[in-house]
Amino acid sequence: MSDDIIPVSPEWAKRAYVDEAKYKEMYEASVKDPVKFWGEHGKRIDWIKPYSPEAVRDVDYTGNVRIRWFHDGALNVSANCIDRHLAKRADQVAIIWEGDDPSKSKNITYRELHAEVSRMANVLKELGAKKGDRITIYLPMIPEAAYAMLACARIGAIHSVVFGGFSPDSLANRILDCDSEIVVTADEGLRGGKPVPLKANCDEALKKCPKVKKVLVVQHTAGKVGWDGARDVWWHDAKAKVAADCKPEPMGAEDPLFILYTSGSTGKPKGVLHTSGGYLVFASMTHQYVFDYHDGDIYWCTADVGWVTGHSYILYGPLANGATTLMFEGVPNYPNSSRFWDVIDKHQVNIFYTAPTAIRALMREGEAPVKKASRKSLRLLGSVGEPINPEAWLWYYRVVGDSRCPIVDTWWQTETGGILITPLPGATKLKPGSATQPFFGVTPVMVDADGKELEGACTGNLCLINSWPGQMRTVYGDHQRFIDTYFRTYPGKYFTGDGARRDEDGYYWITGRVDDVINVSGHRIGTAEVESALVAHAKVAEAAVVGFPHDIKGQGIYAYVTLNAGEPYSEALRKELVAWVRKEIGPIASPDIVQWAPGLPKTRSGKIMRRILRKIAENDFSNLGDTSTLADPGVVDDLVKNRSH
Ligand code: 6R9
Repeated sequence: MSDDIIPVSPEWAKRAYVDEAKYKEMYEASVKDPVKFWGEHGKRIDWIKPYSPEAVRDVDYTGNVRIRWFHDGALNVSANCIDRHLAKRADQVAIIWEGDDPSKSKNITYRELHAEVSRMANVLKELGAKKGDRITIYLPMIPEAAYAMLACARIGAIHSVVFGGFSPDSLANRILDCDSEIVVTADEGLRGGKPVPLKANCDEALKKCPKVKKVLVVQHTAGKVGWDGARDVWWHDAKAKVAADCKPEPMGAEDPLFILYTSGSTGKPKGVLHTSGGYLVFASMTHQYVFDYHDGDIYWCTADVGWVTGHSYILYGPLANGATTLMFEGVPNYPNSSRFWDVIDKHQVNIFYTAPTAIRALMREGEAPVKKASRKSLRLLGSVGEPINPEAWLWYYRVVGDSRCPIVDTWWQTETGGILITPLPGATKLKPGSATQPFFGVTPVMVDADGKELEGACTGNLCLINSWPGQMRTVYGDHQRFIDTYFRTYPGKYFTGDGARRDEDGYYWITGRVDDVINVSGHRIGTAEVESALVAHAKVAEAAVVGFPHDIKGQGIYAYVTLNAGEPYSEALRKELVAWVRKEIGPIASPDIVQWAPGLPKTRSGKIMRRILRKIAENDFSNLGDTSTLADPGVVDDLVKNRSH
């Protein structure tokens, strides 16, 4: 923990939308009368049909769980992100695209964005897409990813973006789960100078997805690809044949906008469903206030559109606000570790939003690569994805921000749609490592293991009581799973899955997941997913996976593997299993450590005692706790003796 407190500078208190007094006033209003508060702020976007005061909020966290916001209103999300800006800012840059190759970049104005999105929408319609259809997007970080998402929103189709780093199998499962008949992909992606074979992965995935009728393919690297003439369509051919204008479809506020798959503690990834009106109100409002976005600012979020951060804070929030948003295809250390700072100088970025894992990796390279760039344009820094340790926070603050840029450490989740706990730069004193205070309308509560609400300074599990407009509405196709996952543990409350500490000033310090989810470089991976990939290997009898502290990634993946009887343990097999998981799920899920486990610690009822496995993975053998309930306490000694390093 760090004792530093960084006060709000007088310039910030003056320039920001909200200072400390205003935060208090707005926060109190938002909690006292949420219907009034959101009824007013809902007007920040354009409605085709305005919502009535009675329809602002309709929420019940008990029973079948119902969450609706602005439900009798109608709007179109893409019109809010594009068309409504045309009168004032048609020639303003909407998207700055910076390629993996530093010599490649491109500016797209709002006028051009309108034409490209309209063309993509018309092409999707020609391919048979209709309102309510699910369309899977498997693209690299190129402008066409934004066009495809906005085109879906324009015609009322529901997009499901699958991160380009996922394997053919993971892609296939996500296509099947939501029944997509159209996939949008590219020939190849590029990361750190290396091609990523997206079309080939897609071809492989589609062997398992017979219902996919059309694949729209963006030519990006011009690499060689396989081709199915009946199914595959080049975007550059198709776009030449359609109009650059497409009328936005009026959508109900509660019509789905997108599905995004995320890992949970059990089973296969869940399709988190977000709807149109509330999501856009919340994404745009948080983007404006948290980043204190003003007209003319250049804003850069380094996430990938395959994650929720890319959805809300590269695309929807910024574009709804008429911002200039930078989209980066590359990685922080290519061609060298000055890349982020060079891009900041090149495009005169004012607001920079990245993840702790990137900060820690760059911190290892020392200050020189940072100091080579001027970074004078920077005004505000942001962090998201996992807890940021005070050491990394202070390095980010002092070295990257030259001690003049506030850091907003923003806590939120795929499920929450937008930022929930965060400083506001003109209002909140900063404590390195703390996500600080709730955003408007957000009421965190801390509970103990029995669900008892805790008062004042405490440590416990983080829950939320009042709904906010950006909250997920259901798990796609499985509402019961939505109820069971989020509203069962602590009835009447939304359980985040995170542990936290609240200090004497009411500041929140998120300590990480308390469930079986591992956060690797800010990416959520369910231990169950990795385990089921491992046991799918012919030689594996059983596997147990836990997280362990990792200097750069935050958490690493530690797998205990039991082989089939008689199967010899070998270094070659260990490597094969790592490659196997990589292939089954994707590179982000590769185990860092595989330990052979002739036996796993189990209770007599057969439950694997992960608590013990976590301790061993952490090299903490002093406190293994009560092992008396184990069926065979001897296995623990074996595991400790053979702990891999
Ligand atoms: C936006 C996003 C959500 C989980 C969340 C928590 C962790 C995210 C954090 C943070 C501490 C922060 N997390 N931001 N922990 N401080 N500022 O990352 O969504 O991929 O769904 O992950 O990430 O554990 O529960 P998602």
